[in-house]
Amino acid sequence: MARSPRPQGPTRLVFSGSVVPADSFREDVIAGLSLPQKALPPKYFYDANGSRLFEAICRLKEYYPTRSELALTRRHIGAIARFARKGCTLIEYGSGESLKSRLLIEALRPAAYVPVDISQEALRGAAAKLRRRFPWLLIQAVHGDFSQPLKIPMARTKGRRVVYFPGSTIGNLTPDEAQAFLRMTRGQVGPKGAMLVGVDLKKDANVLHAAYNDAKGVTAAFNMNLLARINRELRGDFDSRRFRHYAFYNATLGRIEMHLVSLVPQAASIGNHRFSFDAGESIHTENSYKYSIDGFRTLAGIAGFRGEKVWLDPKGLFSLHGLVAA
Ligand code: AVJ
Repeated sequence: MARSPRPQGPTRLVFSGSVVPADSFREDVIAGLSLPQKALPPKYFYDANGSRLFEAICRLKEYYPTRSELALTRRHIGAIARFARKGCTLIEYGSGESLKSRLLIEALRPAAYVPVDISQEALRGAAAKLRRRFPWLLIQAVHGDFSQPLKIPMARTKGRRVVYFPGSTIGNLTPDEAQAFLRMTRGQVGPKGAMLVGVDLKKDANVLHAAYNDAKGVTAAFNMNLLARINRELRGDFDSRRFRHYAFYNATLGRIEMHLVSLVPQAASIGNHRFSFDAGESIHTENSYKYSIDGFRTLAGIAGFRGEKVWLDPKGLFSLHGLVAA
């Protein structure tokens, strides 16, 4: 079949102005390392190197979430599209790779697609690809941080708004933060809106442990990259040979915790800020919360959504919730 010609008429790909706040990497790192339990926000994992390492994680045999979510999306694509309804405006938070969004757009045929991403390059790349693949689709790309209340310059389309938030990114938030985030999204989609959110399920702690302690050490490299980034961008002097990746499942709190553990007593500096470490002291770098189906529905309920549908992959490792405004 011949390639579709460029559509005539109105522009089908629009970039809204950036709504990303000024970068606060330095302030966030210094504040985090000044806490009694040192901590760093996981969003800083994703520089160019970190994004590459994360893609490598997604291909690891131990890391089931990516594969499971893709499998469940393929398996239930018809039902997922019926849930969202044809002609809706599909807003995707953290649109990054857009493989699953492609499946969804194909099945759903939304009136407009609004990818929101913090990475300008990822956004441009994905939007241009989708533009070629779906010439009929109105794409309104937004460079923004979806974790902040976001004014999306929305196309005036009639269809309902549906936020798509796959990848279990919501697991990085504490339950309280997740609730606030869901409430904000509920405000964004309005009283007739809906949300599709990917959530990793509680399961055998051994399976969870393996997923964050892979044999090739890719997850360790991903975690350690944060120190390399601090050294490079903030001219820090962290000695990466004296820190080690540590990840475990905290069953009480229902979350994987990732840490960077100091192997010896030591100090490291960023400018004139000096941070000392006891042997065994850690920097907490990430939480990845796991939810039961009912546990997540309860959380969504408090935030003004009703869990209407839920889909699982064949092995029952990962879930996609279809939430509607309550
Ligand atoms: C991108 C937040 C879903 O929590 O599993 C993978 C990030 N960290 N391996 C996750 C991650 C270590 C991932 N999320």
